[in-house]
Amino acid sequence: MENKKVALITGVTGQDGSYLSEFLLEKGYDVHGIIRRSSVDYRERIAHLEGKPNFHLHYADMGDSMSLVKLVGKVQPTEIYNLAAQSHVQVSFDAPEFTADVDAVGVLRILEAVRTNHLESTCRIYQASTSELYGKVEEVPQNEKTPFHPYSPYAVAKLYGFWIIKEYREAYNMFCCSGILFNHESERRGETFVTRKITLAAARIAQGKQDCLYLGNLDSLRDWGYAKDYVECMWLILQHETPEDFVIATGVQHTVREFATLAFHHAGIELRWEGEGINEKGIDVKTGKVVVAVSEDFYRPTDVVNLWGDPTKAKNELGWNPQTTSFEQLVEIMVRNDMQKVAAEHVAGVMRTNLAEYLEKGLVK
Ligand code: NAP
Ligand code: F7E
Repeated sequence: MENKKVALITGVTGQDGSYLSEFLLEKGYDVHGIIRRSSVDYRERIAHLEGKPNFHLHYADMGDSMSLVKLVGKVQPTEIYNLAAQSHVQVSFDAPEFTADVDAVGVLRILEAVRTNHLESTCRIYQASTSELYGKVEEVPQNEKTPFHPYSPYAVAKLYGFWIIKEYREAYNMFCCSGILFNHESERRGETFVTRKITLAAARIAQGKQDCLYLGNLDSLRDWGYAKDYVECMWLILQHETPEDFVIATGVQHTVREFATLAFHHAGIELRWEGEGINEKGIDVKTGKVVVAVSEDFYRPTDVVNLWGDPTKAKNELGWNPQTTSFEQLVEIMVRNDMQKVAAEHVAGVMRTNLAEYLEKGLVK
């Protein structure tokens, strides 16, 4: 009989961690997740999984080597998915040292925890790498051979993670790989990433609960996929015969402006764009009101503006389909979810007025 597969997920409470947990539980894995102490105990994205017999949560922290060494020894994972990170690029300019500790040295701590417990030959490791490594891009579209040019403290930290994974693969013959994932979104996406910020604001504006959405660079180009489709790839990478790195993307690119136009359309508002740069406005065609404006608060000291992934290797070698969910379907899924969420907040009388107001005034990035 095949041995039981045991997965340890860091970042289990995040967008990807929650979808990956569902995916692995469905496959019959024992799933262990790392949580960190928080003053609020409710873990929204995984609340529906808590209490399931094969789903286990443990306190640890990516900044605390001993907690990771002890936990890896206790759980004896056959696969580790290292998803934990300070994952917001703009925040990495405000908290660069913390970002480096978690996103760079944290990867090393995981690798050393595996070695300390002598699991090098039995435990495979997936590292959540990122298209941000291409940064100030040297080639369009980007593939596994495109040179890296990180362009934020977040990307520089993730670059260390990428190289230390490669180093341990070569030095210690460990099965450790990076998935170079392009942006992937969902109805569980954090509320200050641009897509979710837009879909929530479109829903609030359509329901008369917000007047205007403030954004930064509307020309920025991204290759946006659906997170639910991408977690399958993380698993496929670890089931591959040999440890290799893969680009995961849809192969389709859109601007922030295009995302906003489509999101507002699904919320029942047609937008007309006027002006340029900081003066550009998105106007509700029906009412003539300005519903989208640009604020310098959301410009970054250095911004990555042209990400477009080439998923050919993942398609050919992993048999993964990059077009399972289209850009149009993704936007529709997110807006439909947020229209319901905003309506329900009203019914339950628990609308998060503070966050809405902060977003509107551009105080939360
Ligand atoms: P996310 O929603 O921001 O989740 C990040 C997770 O990391 C959360 O569970 C968070 O815990 C945890 N975490 C942060 N600091 C920690 C620490 N010190 N100790 C333990 N856990 C910690 O991110 P995501 O979108 O799911 O992304 C997952 C991974 O993929 C990240 O590494 C991200 O950098 C990378 N990535 C994401 C994308 C994308 O488009 N989503 C693309 C490429 C790469 P709390 O809930 O307690 O904060
Ligand atoms: O920005 C522009 C912004 O914050 C996308 C993380 O998951 O994906 C994510 O990082 C673009 C940027 O994602 C606003 O300047 C305009 O050019 O949604 P984002 P990101 O920075 O691409 C990568 C792959 C990761 O690895 C990260 O972990 O949109 N933009 N206006 C804005 N961005 C935000 N957040 N807010 C705005 O108002």
